[in-house]
Amino acid sequence: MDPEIIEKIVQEMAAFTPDMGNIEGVPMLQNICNEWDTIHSFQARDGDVVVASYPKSGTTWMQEIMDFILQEGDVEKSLRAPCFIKVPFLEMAKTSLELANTMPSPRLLKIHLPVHLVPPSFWEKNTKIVYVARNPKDCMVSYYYFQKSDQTLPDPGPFENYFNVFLSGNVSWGSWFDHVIGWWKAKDRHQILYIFYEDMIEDPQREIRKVMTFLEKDLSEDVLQKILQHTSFESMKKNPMVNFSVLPNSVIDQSISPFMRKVSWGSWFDHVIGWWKAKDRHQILYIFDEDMIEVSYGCPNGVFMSSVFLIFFFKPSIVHFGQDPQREIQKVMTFLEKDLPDEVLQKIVQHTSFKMIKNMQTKGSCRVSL
Ligand code: PPS
Repeated sequence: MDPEIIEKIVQEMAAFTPDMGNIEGVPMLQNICNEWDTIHSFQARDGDVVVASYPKSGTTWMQEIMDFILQEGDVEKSLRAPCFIKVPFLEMAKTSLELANTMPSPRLLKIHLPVHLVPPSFWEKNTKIVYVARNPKDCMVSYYYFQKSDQTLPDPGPFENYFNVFLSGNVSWGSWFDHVIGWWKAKDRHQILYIFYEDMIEDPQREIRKVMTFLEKDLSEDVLQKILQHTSFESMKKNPMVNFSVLPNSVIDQSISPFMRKVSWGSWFDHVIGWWKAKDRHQILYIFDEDMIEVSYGCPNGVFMSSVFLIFFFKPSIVHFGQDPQREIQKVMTFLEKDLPDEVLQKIVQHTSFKMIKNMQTKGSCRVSL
């Protein structure tokens, strides 16, 4: 692989600023917005294959699996270039687009775009797309650490704020909820294989077989075993072609957080527990956000629903069960040493109800006077 191309991509990414813009209301890095017309008019070709996902959902894992399948398990070929060169990330950099345009077919391409922003030529060519979805809590924690280490993304700030930023969808590529549901609905109209990260952890062999069938590749059991071995967390973490260690600290500073942190689903739980333990040593008031349950409700798969049930499961053992905003607001008032009259408390309850805030957002106003 031409080292000049790597250098060109690195330089382009290092020049990214964390400024945000939006595309049709979806928050997006300003550098992506600047190139949007070119990205959106990208010309798909017959035989293209795409991996699509919300950020931090196991995209790199899936793209390695797909590349291995397309290379029929040839390890040497799979090591031909860093993953962002052999699988151009279409919306990320001008050089990626150029690379994709000059690559021989069949091409494997990566996007993080919500389904309604996909370049139309992919639908015209009936391109095969593998979409990977990961449960929102692990996605959020992974995204948080990535935003800390990826110098092209905005600084995520403290986690307790990031939680709400993520839930409101005010991160690059927008709302996790809109993303996974948008693609879920689209899968019945297009050639989309919808895969869950958690299923890949549970039984990678089964999920790789699904991808093989979708790509119409009938590979031997030996090849399947090779793919399994080379795309395991341990192998990929050590592989400089996929662990992003070829990128300098000015792009991804892995001393802050490694690209591949740990293999798990449910690592959000460690995070939550960490704060739970710290609360007795510091001035931390630990409150549970019920809104997450409301917005998660109705998600397409048991995996997402089970993450909701986990909250229920986790919650009753440590706090009183049952939604009681008044009680929680009172806790916050005591914590902040504010002894406000009942009338004010009622006003706060009323003006911070889900219904009220949702109405205010719809009307474009968020002002509450007490
Ligand atoms: S990106 O930057 O949006 O493209 O990131 P993405 O590749 O989608 O997601 C990164 C997370 O995927 C995990 N990952 C894996 N998990 C299990 N097995 C394998 N082989 C594997 N490869 C990557 C990676 O560790 C990131 O998750 P976290 O939770 O941050 O560790």
